[in-house]
Amino acid sequence: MRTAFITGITGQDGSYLAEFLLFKGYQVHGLIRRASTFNTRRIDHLFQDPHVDGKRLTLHYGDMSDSSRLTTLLATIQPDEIYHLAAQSHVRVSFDEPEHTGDVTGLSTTRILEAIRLVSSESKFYQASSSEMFGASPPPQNELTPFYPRSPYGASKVFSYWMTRNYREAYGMFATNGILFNHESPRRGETFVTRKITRAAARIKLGMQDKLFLGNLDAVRDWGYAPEYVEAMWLMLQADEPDDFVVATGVAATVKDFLQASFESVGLDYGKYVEFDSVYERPTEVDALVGDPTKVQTKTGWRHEVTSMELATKMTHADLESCRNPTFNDSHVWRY
Ligand code: NAP
Ligand code: F7E
Repeated sequence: MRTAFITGITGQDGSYLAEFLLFKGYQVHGLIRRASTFNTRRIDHLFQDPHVDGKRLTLHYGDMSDSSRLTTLLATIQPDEIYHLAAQSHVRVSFDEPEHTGDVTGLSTTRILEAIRLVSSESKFYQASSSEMFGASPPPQNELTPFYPRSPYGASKVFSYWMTRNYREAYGMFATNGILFNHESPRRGETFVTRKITRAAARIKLGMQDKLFLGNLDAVRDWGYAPEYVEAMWLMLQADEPDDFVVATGVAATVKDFLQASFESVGLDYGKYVEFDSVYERPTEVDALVGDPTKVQTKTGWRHEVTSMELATKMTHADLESCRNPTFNDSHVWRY
């Protein structure tokens, strides 16, 4: 039985990846932060009582700021595969907390790479790199496009990208960068633009909210479906060699396109409800990110299925369900 270790298991991607790897028969270990309230909502449906025989999901308290904890955990678990997803992942917030973002999204990658080198050097390593690294470089972006990050988040991810390549080249580690473009789902954090929109559309439809305040509606993004993107993460670690891969749909849409599709899917005209608030603008915006996934398609066979407009409908309808039934979980509506 293969063993995986996931940092960021309580996040959007971590929860889908845990589901996917359990489905594949893995023993899954996840790092969770100790908090004064429960923060495991996205993985509660996967939780197994520690006293049950044959349990395949184990959660460990820890924080990416704590190198010694990472080292002792890896020394004990000796995972075949490590998926490093933990990060301060919000671009707008990274302007308010640049130092913290540099620590968690940047330096923590060095901490885990160093722990692997010292105590678990046979583990394959996946780094959650981001299209935000391309920033101001015009689309379509591929593995050869120069990085031009436009936020502390983007700059921290560039640091992590190069540390991953350096450990690959310096120590021969199986260390791969997945450069993922935006991917969304009903489990997306509520302050990212897609989820903010779909949640508002559902709440307005049900009379629970009157207005939606947004920033720049002209930004162009390449939105895919998160469950498909975690499968790409796994495929990248099954390749013969470690490498760097762009994962994207290759299809462009504006925030306004997504807004329109979401509101129309519940019979609403967004123009009646949406207002501008400059607080949601960034000091430096990334105008357009559209990826070229040719390499990952050729080398791993990965393909996307769900389009950004289908995603807008899917997420809005899931938000309608969860407004009506707060215990709603989307794990039954997709394919693993
Ligand atoms: P997310 O929902 O924001 O999840 C982030 C995870 O990191 C959460 O589990 C969070 O734990 C954990 N975390 C944050 N700080 C930590 C710390 N100091 N110690 C330990 N854990 C910590 O992000 P996501 O959308 O799933 O994205 C996963 C990864 O892919 C991130 O690295 C993100 O930057 C990257 N990425 C995402 C996208 C995208 O479109 N989603 C695209 C490209 C790259 P809590 O639950 O306790 O907060
Ligand atoms: O913004 C605009 C905003 O915060 C998308 C992260 O997962 O993907 C994500 O980063 C666009 C931007 O995602 C609001 O200005 C308008 O142009 O949903 P977002 P992001 O910044 O693209 C990358 C690939 C990652 O790696 C990140 O971790 O939407 N926008 N009005 C708004 N954005 C937000 N959040 N809120 C608004 O009200």
